[in-house]
Amino acid sequence: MKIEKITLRRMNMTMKHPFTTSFGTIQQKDFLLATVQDEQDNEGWGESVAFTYPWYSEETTETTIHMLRDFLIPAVLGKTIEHPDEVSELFAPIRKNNMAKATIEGAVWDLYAKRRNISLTEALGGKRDRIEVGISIGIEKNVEDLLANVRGFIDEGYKRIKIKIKPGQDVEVIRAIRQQFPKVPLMADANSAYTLDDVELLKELDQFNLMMIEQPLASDDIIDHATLQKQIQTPICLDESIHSLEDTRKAVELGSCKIINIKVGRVGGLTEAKKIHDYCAEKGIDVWCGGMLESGIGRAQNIALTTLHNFTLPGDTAGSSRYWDQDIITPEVVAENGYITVPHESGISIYSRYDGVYS
Ligand code: OSB
Ligand code: MG
Repeated sequence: MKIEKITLRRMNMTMKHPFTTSFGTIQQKDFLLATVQDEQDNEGWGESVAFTYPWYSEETTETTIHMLRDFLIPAVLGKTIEHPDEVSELFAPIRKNNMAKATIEGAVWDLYAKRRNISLTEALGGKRDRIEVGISIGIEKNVEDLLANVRGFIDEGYKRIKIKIKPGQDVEVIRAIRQQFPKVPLMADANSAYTLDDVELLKELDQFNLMMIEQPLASDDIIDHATLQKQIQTPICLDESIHSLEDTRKAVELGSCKIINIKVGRVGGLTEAKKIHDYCAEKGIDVWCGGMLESGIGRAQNIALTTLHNFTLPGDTAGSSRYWDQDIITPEVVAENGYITVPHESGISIYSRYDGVYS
């Protein structure tokens, strides 16, 4: 297929509720959509998961525009490729900027599947007709609000509850949840808020039978996480530290984690995500699909990825209505009783309602 035309659209969507992590609060989603067209006018869609501020990682909406316009689009425009795996090869001379890369790469995967009239799920080799989903709950001002939130999501049937923690809002918050919900599959995400000075505190979490603790230490660390994992029972899951298959291999070899959260944007696209999945399957490391508060385009991509067999734990891909009054896709993503039904129409299997143009 020949990459004839690429269009970027800059979106601005307001989330229903602010989402607070240890690094800050997000309510305004300012992000890019990319469409990639071939010589037969087929069109693939991709979404950038970079945020406005460089809190989660160094990429921002503005840096993704710069990278796409000045380097990444020129690297693929006019090229003829046989398979989306070739996109990461074309991007290989450009260092990092994985979220920017994944925006185009995801659109090319969608285009590839649409040309062949197969679903993205089938193109990736996924086999599931439905996926299990969990919910990620932000930090709340008080424990009562959080408990009410947790109860609501348990009642909706979500398969596991993830809460965000930070120093001062950790052990007691989890204790309160455990007291009310002794059996619920529960995990905590620290988004890098702790250091090895906090080992004693992190050891206290062992009593709560958490499925895992996500990214407790620095966003660029795999050494201290290995030290920590030796001292705590709770499995460590890495998020921010993992940008590639190579990072994954090093973390697994060091014993820095027992679980990996795979985010397509963070690792530079679906091809790399699949490689990480395959490597983890071989090594007996469970993986699950993380979320970046995506609109329906990114969400549809996450659903397709999650159909791969080693996505053994519920991910963060909740239904559209968790985030948006109105999502930009038709039909919206619906989570029912903790499951999302996998669509099998061609490509990401959704239609975009959005027709604004970025200039
Ligand atoms: O660490 O997984 C994270 C949201 C924004 C940035 C980082 C993270 C998150 C989430 C929410 O946990 C996942 C989602 O619901 O999309
Ligand atoms: Mg995380």
